[in-house]
Amino acid sequence: MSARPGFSLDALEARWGRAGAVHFEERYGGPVAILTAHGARAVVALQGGQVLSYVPAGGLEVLWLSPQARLGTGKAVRGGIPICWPWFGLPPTQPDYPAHGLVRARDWLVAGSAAAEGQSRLVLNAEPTSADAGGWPRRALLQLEITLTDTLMLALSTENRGEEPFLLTEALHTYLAVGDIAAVRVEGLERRPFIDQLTKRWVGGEDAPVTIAGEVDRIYQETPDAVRVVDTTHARCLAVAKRGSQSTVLWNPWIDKSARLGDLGAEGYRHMVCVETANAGKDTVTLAPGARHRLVAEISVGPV
Ligand code: TA6
Repeated sequence: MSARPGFSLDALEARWGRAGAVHFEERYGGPVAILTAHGARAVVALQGGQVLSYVPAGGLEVLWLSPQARLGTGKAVRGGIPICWPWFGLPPTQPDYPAHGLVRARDWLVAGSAAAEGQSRLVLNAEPTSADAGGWPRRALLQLEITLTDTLMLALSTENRGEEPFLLTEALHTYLAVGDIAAVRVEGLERRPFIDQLTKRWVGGEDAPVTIAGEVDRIYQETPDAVRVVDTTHARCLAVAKRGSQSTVLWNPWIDKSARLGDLGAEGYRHMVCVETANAGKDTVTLAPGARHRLVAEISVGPV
């Protein structure tokens, strides 16, 4: 069985499959890994190293995914957890570079898998070469560890394999699924300064939890701690804990931007909010030759 030229599902299953924990199949037109652990399940596309789905044991879907999600189109899939690397947004000095970096639409390679009691893990590698890096003149190894237990944890490690230091911005661009955006509040960003991407202005911070009644696109700085999305409709709290991240991006496109983007579905904006574990804005990471940086997000579901 081959999911796409260059990928053989049989070969992936033989090399990396783990009974009852890690399995490979074709979904959305491309190869994906299915992780299971004590009734929880996650789906990971090899394209982009992108988690597309996370359902905790006995729970509801945690990640929002475009109804038009399709792999192998050369474009990033909207939804799940896209990997923005080695820049977030557009690099200020190279506006013609692809938005959100080099690895969202490229194929990642399986570098490891493991299964233990109540845990399954997949390790993916991406190593942009100058040929596909659109002129990005650096050498780096990017590794993503995805661990499913009663939470979902992503650890994105960057190793500078070149001779020069380089500046890194990055994000685990998590699209959380919510029952109704009108009945959501976001806690953990109170009194934190943010860049309002809609006005390009700094805002000193707000005392109250964030509620969303229009387009929101903010890069919060000085936010090393967990952020919680209270999804009242589903009587649950979606928590995004973090390590190695000083920024949190909060985004909902609302009606007009959704119409311009065209792949959120009729009322998709009502059922999603992005809480992105990042280093962006002022929070850049300078990586010396041989140095590594690790960005971790851990998603869990609890009662309100
Ligand atoms: O993370 C927020 C953001 O930068 C928004 O400005 C919006 O552009 C979003 O990312 C989606 O970007 P994409 O390139 O996936 O359409």
